[in-house]
This record gives sequence, structure tokens and C-alpha cells, in this order.
Amino acid sequence: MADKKTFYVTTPIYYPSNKLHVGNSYTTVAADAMARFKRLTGYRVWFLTGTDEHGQKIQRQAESAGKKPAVFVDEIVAWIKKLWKELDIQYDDFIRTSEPRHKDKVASIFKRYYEQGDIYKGKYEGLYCTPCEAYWTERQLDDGNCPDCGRKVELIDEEAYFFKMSKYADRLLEHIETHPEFIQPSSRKNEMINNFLKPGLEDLCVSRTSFDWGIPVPFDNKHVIYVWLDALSNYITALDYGEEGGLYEEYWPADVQLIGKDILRFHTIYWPIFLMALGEPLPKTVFGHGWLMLQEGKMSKSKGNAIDPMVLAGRYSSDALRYFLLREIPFGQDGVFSLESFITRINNDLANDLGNLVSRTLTMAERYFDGVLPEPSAQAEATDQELRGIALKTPDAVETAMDQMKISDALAELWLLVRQSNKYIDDNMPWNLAKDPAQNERLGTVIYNLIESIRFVAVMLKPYMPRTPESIWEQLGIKSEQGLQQWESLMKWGQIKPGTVVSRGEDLFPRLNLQAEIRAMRVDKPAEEVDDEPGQEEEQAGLINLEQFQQVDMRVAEIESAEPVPKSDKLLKLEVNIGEDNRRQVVAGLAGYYKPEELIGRQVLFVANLKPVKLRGVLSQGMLLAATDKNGDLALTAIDKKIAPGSRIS
Ligand code: ME8
Repeated sequence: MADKKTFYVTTPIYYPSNKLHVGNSYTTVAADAMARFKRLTGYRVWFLTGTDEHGQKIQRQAESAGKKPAVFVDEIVAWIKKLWKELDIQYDDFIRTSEPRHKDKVASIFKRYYEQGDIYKGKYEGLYCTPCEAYWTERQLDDGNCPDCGRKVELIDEEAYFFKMSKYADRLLEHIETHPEFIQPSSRKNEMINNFLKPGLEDLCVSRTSFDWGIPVPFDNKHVIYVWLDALSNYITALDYGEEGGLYEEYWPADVQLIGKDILRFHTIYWPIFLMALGEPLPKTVFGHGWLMLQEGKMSKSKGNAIDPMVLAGRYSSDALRYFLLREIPFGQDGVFSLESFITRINNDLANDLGNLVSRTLTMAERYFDGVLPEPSAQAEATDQELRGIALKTPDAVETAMDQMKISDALAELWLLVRQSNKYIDDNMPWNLAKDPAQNERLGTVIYNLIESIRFVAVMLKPYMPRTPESIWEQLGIKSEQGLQQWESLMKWGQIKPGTVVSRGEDLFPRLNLQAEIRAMRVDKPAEEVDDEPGQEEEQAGLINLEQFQQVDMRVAEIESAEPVPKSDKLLKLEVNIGEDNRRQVVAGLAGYYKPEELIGRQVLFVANLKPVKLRGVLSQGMLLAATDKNGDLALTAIDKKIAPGSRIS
């Protein structure tokens, strides 16, 4: 094992001040996907997460809950561990800063700084943001408030120990400038240099006396150690820093420290300076990802607008939540979490693309070959070569994206193979091959290739969605075939053995109804506004409320031009005016009922907010309303008298 390359990845340690929200889960899910990916591709991995339990904020929260801090955090930490289990977070260690293994080491690190002259005693008179546990100068405030969270700062005036940050500032600047991989994404680097390093680093206050929930300064126990010095040290105390032959020697420096951009300053200025003072190497990369926002702003535990990841995972599966978080937002950028985008991803990517591929293929394997995987022909046709070519290059493409921490791109690469496999079904139309006994070998080849392609997808999917591949392997009859689940098995096509017995299981991801989900989750409006929601019975009777009806943007449209769509005897291409010089192109199945010239100048009812689609390759941006009777006749809707095009119908 010792010859394997190592990979050490960390998440921030979270404040157990409240239950975590889906934004905190985002960092941990991303770190878990990276850790799993590295394990899968042959690295010896150490993945650390944990909780940051000390400080004034936690002490105050505990007091207001009427609990001792230690009891208060225990309860939340238990919940956090349950959440990570629910989300399949496979960490190697979970550090709590209240543990003796951490506290003892931080105390000796602090003593060492003091003894070597990096820490001195003084008096702090200045501003402090307790929710962020951060010191600020007057100049840095934003309208008198904390520039990070926008909340009120407090004036504190107490005796304190200070760390000589300025002593290391030049060295840090040089490190940042000569190691472009140190701060990622690189766009965040200049912000740190220009806002914090260039204006000159002030010495940092590293102890507090006005509360006691922290690690006492070992030689002056009126003080507790500043919570960020305490917390940042976790990344090395958890590796038994200072002990010979331990994890520290094996894994430090960290390969990637994942954090949200909100705490970049602590991790790219304070943390490296604390390490420099210990004479230790700096992490290779600190990656500050973007925020997951709600439509109304940033989530935060204390704002109370969080979305509970436990609820989401419980209802939609942790794989679906993980997939959404990793796929939706290009890693590094901000993204918006909305139930609509979540459900859309589930329906499009998971139910339509992946789920359909698996269920269609297995249904055909059972129907045409009784579930016994046929022998493929030695002859590969063009579509076979295309599918195989894409499958064989996907592992590299995924690995390249992961090495650049483009997790969303890695999934996009994988989905090219999923989509190609669906296209392969459409190209080969196995249902037609099945009609001709002479095509039996060809049919067998097509089914074999599809099954092998699904196996490729499942192997690569595992780091992102750990449960779905298990179900796929079960359906493919290879649950106990470890070799076929390894990354190495993707180097060659055709590893799954003919004769393997496959059996279709339950659909991986059933399609969801967005409106029903919005009602069930009630995330889009405050509880008091939802009283008029239809009850279950009304819903079953197909009744909708006014608000649902009003989601349809219905208007008067005036037809300005109409012409046949080439090679179609049903479709007409129309241009309609929907007011204020706004024109839409619409493709409608009217050719059998109206001559194009009969339509010009008519005003009809029009749905303006349908998603555009292409019909016969022609873009259609809305729908004309028409009635059809049971004899198949069709009549366009009309408006009683001429009215301005674009008028709303309500
Ligand atoms: O800052 N979107 O802990 P914390 C994405 N204890 N990520 C988010 C997010 C959002 N809306 N909100 C939070 C602390 N995060 C310190 C860390 S480390 C030595 C000490 C994530 O509980 C993001 O990674 O406030 C952010 O950095 C972290 O949660 C903050 O968690």
C-alpha cells in the first residue's frame, strides 16, 4: 500500500450552532465526491470533516437554549453525524474541537508561538462580529456593519494576546504569487492580495477573556484561545500533529482544502501564517467554492431560511440531492437552489436520461433474451464503434475534469455517454430487429453493448451517487463481481460476460410532478399563505387553485403569416403578434384543417410561457389553443371582438 499516491481532502469544520442547511452539505458532498473519486482511481485517501465547537457564538446560543455548551453541541453534532450518514459521506475522521486530542495540541501550539516570540500580550479595543467570530477595523466595516454577514458588530475592550501577522506577510505574498494553484479558483486570489495583504496585515488578536467556552491559554487561563486559531489547527491536530510516524507524515500537506468563499480570508491568510510560524508546509490548494443561494438571498443557519438537507434526502433520495448539488452549479461559482431546478434535474437527467436507459435496456434484454446476456458479434458496426469510442474516452475526460475540480463538468462528460447510449437505442431500434429472426445476432450485439455501456456509467457514477450503481449492478447481475466495478475495468470494452443473467428492477428515478412537490414541500411561500392549497381530495379530483391557473400566461395573438412546414403534411409555421411588437414563431398541427391564407389576420388564444420546443427542426415558441372533437375535427379558438394583440386572458 505504501507505494500508492496519497490524497488528503478536508471540509471546513462546521459550527454546531444549529442544524446544517443544504449549503453546508454542498461543501461536504463535494469533498466526499472528490475523496471517493480518488479512492476509486487508486489513491490512498484521507478525508477529514468535523465540528468547530468553541467560541462566543456557540456559548450564547447554548445559553439562549438554556443548556450548557457541551450538552448543546453534543445534540447538534449527533444530528450532523446522522446527516452525513444519510448523505453517504464516507469520511475517514470526524474531529470535534472539544476533544482532548485536539485541545491538548492547540494548547501546545499556542505555547510554542508564545515561546518563539510570535505571540505577545496587549490590549484589544475594537470591533468584533460574533456570528462570524471575526475582528474588524472601522475602515473595513460596511455601513457600520460586518462586511461579511451584514450584521451588527460589537465593541470589545479587553486584555488579549496578539499574533505577529505582519512578520510573515511578505513570505505569504510571495508564496501566493509563486504558487498559482494555492488559491483556487484563481479569480479569488487577487481579492485576497488586494483587500488584505497589500494594505498591510495588522497583528491578530488571538485570545478572549469575556467568556470561557474555549481552550484556555495554557500559561494564562483567564484567556481562551481565539476560536479561529483553535479551529484552523484541526486540519493538523486530526493527523496527530507532532507525533512521529503518524498520519501527519503520511498526508500533510493537504491536497485540497475545500471551503466556501466566505471563509477564504481565514484559510489563505491566517492559516498559512500559522503554519509558517510552525515551520510546516502549506496546503497545496485551498479551494473557495461559491454559495448556494435561495431566490431571496444567501442561506444561513441563523437566518432561519435554510432548507433542510435531511428532508430533501429523505423525500428525493440522497443520490438525487448529491447529483443536483454537484451537477447544477459549476464548482466555484454561486448557484441558486430552487425546488423547481431540483425537480427538473431529477426528471430530465435522472428519470429521462439515466433511468430510462436502464429500464428500456433491461426490459429488452428480458423480452428478447430471457435476461441472459447474449454473445456480441465480433463485427462492430459504425454505431457500435461510436458508442464504444465514447465509453472508452469518458474515464479520462472525467478524471481530467476532477483533477481541475470541475465536478459539474465531470458529470456532464458522464452524461454524454448516457445520452449516447440512449441515441444508440434509437439508432438501432432493437424492436425492429426483433421482428426479423435473421437479425437475432445483431439484436444480441446491441443489447450486449447497451449493458456494457450501462456498466461503464455505473462505475463512473459511484463517487457522485453511491447508491444508484449498487442498484444497477444488482440489475446487471454483477453485484458480487468486484472486478467489474473497478475503475481499471473501464480500460477495455467488453468485460461483462455473455451469459450473465440480468433482471429489471424498480425504476431508478420515477418522474415527479413539480406542482405536487411544491405543495408538499411548501418552500416557495410562507406557511400562512398556503391555506388555500387544494387538499388531497381536491388534488385527486384534478382541481387547481387560482394561483396555479395564473401560472399560464394566456394572451390574444394575431396571426401575421402562415406557411407549410417542409416535409410535413400536418404542420404549419406561423408568425404571431403578441403585443408591443413582440412576435413569436409557432409550429401548429393545423395543415389538415386550415389553409395558410385563411389564418392570416385571425386573433386566437395563445399560451405564451410554454418552454420552446423544436418540431421537425423548426422552433416553436408557444401554443395556439384549439378544440378537437371526438371525430377528430379541430377548430381554433377565437375572441369575441377585435382587441389589442397581447391582451391578457384571465
Ligand atoms: O465558518 N452555500 O462554519 P460554518 C455553500 N466553523 N456553502 C455554504 C453555504 C451556502 N449557502 N453556507 C455555508 C464556519 N456553506 C467555521 C469554519 S474551518 C476551520 C471553520 C459552507 O458552520 C461553506 O463551506 O459557518 C462555508 O465555508 C461553511 O459552510 C461555513 O460553515
